[in-house]
Amino acid sequence: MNTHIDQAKRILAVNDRGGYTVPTDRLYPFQWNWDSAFVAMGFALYDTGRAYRELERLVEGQWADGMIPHIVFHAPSETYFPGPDVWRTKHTIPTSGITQPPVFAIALRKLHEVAGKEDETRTLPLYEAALKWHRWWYSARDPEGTGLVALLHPWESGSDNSPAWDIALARVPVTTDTPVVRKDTGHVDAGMRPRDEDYRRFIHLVDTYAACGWEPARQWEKAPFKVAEIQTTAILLKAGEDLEHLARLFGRTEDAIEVAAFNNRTRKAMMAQWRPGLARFVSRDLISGEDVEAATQAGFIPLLSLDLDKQVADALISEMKAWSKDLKVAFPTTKPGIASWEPKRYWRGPAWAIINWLLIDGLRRNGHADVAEDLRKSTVTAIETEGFAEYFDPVTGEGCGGLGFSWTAAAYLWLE
Ligand code: 9WN
Repeated sequence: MNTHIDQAKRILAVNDRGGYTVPTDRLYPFQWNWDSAFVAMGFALYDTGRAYRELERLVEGQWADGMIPHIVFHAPSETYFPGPDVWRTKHTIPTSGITQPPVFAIALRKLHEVAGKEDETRTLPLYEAALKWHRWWYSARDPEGTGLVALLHPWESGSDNSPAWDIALARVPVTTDTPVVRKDTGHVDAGMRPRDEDYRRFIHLVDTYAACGWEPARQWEKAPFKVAEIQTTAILLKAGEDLEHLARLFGRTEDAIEVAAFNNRTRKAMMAQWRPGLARFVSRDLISGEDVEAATQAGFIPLLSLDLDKQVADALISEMKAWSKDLKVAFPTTKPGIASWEPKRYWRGPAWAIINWLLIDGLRRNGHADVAEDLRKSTVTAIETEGFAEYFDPVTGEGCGGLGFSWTAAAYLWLE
């Protein structure tokens, strides 16, 4: 018996708050969107009923326009900032006003495939929710029909303080109407977290969108931060493939045609973001019109949803190998050694089990099972050595951030 498997399951049980799982106690005391999708895939391996419950509880936060918010505040807590009073949204169960990467439909398809007959009826309402959210992404975040979806807040990427935002975020004022009262640095070392200046800009954006009444068209017009983002778009395309699959399974032909059209448009648009000189895909800053050239993990995530030509895949993978060389734990979220690289500071260098999970799936899809296997082993070893930390310092291997972390536990169950 692998005791790490027991530990992973215990973490998911301890972080259960009644059908939904908090990412970790105190630091993140609510339900987070993409965390829950990863967690549902973990549960799917041994308790499909609980996995469905996780997704059902997330959907309780879905807005009438289709958005599934990045946080659902099911129960009050004083240990996190910003809480519902800062977001000022109007949903009955309090939620944040922004979203997060749409891993949901990817989880739903996996869950449906393992659930067996007795649970199958639970897939359909969740499929409807996923489809509504998918439509929201294309109408609210790609109103011009480019095929790439835009983020209006770094928190929407799930990679909050990534160097990818340095140029775009620098344009956002540091002034806020809401006082910034950070709680995160009371739970973990400030050197592992975003800087105060980042937080002031994060909250400036929240104030700006709250003043727009959280109305997508007004936000689009007023947004001082607008990035057509490659990692989120790659995840959306994989989710779109899985939705199309479920639509066909349920005989929803019109839905399948609609989603296939989204997918085709996005596939073409993503290919146009390949930069041979960088050996990576890039996001586009919609305010300056320029490529986001910062060297981060996002540029490799298209492996997940594109079937790349051999030449492109080979170039991408040799770049990935160059980044991982000499590291104790792959895969770094920023290219080692460049000026913005900080191996302990959150999304500016550390390795994250859930990012590795996406990359591993993408490497396998593109016929590089050997590279996927190295990354899988690196991830599993890091967790077995250091525990279920939020993320890992890729140089020393040290577990960092919050401990007893739900998505690290789910990733372990999936990857071990
Ligand atoms: C803001 C919960 C979330 C993850 C994100 C991660 C971090 C929140 C924060 O924690 O973000 O959403 O307050 O730092 O960056 O990816 O979903 O684990």
